[in-house]
Amino acid sequence: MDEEELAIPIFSTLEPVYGEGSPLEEAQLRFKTLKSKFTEIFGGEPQVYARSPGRVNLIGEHIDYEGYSVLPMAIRQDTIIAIGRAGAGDPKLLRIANVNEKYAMCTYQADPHQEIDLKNHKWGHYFLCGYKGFFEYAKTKGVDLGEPIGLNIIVDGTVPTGSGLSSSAAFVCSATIAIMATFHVNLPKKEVAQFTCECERHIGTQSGGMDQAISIMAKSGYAELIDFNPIRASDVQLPAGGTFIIAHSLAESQKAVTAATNYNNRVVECRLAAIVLSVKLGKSAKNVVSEVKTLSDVEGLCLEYAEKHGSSDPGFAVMKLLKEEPYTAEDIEAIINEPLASVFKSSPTSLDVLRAAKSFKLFQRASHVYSEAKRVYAFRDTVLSNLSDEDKLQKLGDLMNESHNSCSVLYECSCPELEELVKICRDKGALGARLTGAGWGGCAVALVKENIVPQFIINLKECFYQTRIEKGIIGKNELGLYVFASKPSSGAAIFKF
Ligand code: NG1
Repeated sequence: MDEEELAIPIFSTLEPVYGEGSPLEEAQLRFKTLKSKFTEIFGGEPQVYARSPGRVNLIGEHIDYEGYSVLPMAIRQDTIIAIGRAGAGDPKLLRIANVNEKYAMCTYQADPHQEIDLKNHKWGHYFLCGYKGFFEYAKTKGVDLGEPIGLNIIVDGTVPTGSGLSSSAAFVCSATIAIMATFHVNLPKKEVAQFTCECERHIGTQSGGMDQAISIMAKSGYAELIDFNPIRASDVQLPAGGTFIIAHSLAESQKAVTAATNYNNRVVECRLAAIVLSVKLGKSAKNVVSEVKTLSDVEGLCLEYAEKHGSSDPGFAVMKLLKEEPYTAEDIEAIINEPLASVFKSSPTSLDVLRAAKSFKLFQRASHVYSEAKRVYAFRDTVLSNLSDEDKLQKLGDLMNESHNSCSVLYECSCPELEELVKICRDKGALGARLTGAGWGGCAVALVKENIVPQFIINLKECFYQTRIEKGIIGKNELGLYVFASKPSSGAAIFKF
């Protein structure tokens, strides 16, 4: 049976996930604290525990929501959750506490149909995403979960927030599987990967499915090539001799809060690029609006056009048919014969984008997406090639550099702090370095030869972090939280002790 057909694993000890030695000891301590805090706050013991990891995306940025494959790996940092049903006589509430006192307890009604108050962002909303999404999914499967019940929950997360390492997906996925386990439901990983993506959209971002897919389906020791429609994960064994270093730019990327101008804006721009390309390639404007959702939907037409002109690159059609200057809403409306507000009428978060945007860079965004999609396969093919490990690492580094430049110049999802950090990584010997995740802050990932890792981290400290330590942005003993080497870790799990 394929791995993704298997249900979420249920363990009775921590070893299968955390291994041995200091990672295990650290996990034992975290789970012990989780349990004792749960008892202190709610009385009684948790029924079940769940964990789901963060991830670092090695290549394939901002293309998952366009239907293209991406290549992330899970990291050791994760979100763990303890959960228990409230007593029969207790009010029907979801009470969500956090081990970190920075996050005050969030309380919601147990009604799974409640709206999430997006204008008033709270950390507990991510739990509610999992809760609503699970009830919706159960309904589509005809599973009767009975009357809503009160739940007590405590959370402990080690994925740095706003860092591009998917703390949000780690939280949504662990919340969802904790809730599933409380209702004695388990499902194949690929189904959970699919519907947790829909769960997270309740927070107002038009997410692709990369983060949830890797958090649910990761395997220790492997990066994964994730395909969509249908979701599938294929193991990618990275070449020996290289290490991925994750380094935080210390600029926080608040994806949910900035969605209208950043993340969702790019999703809308890609949709518009796909629609305009389709019309330019001869499709009737009337049909494209309902039929064309993503740039992958129009890739076939672009390729046909490219082939007629002696090219095999869908980007050729972008180059020839879209103009480099930004399009105004009026420009696009004249091409498609329809007001943009009507194209996006069923998506309130897209309408927010239209209200905030002055113009749309269709040429740049489409050029990024088609070229980045190719780089993902070039990365995978390099790993599978007969090159020496040394040559493979060099080539993977080059692809990472190209990816960053495309994100920075064409997709404009970098920021000054990330630019500075990526440059320092390259200057100090990285084979390649790039922003990872949505960008606009968060982390960079650098591919570094194993034998220079300690010196590389010292150099980053001196050249990037020292002045920030002096300014008090981070404490001098906190560096390990912001720069670390990462090996591919395992995916989501349920624990019943
Ligand atoms: P981050 O911001 O790293 O969690 C986001 C999206 C991904 C993907 C990347 C860009 C969510 C939950 N995640 O990742 O699906 O589109 O940006 O490649 O929205």
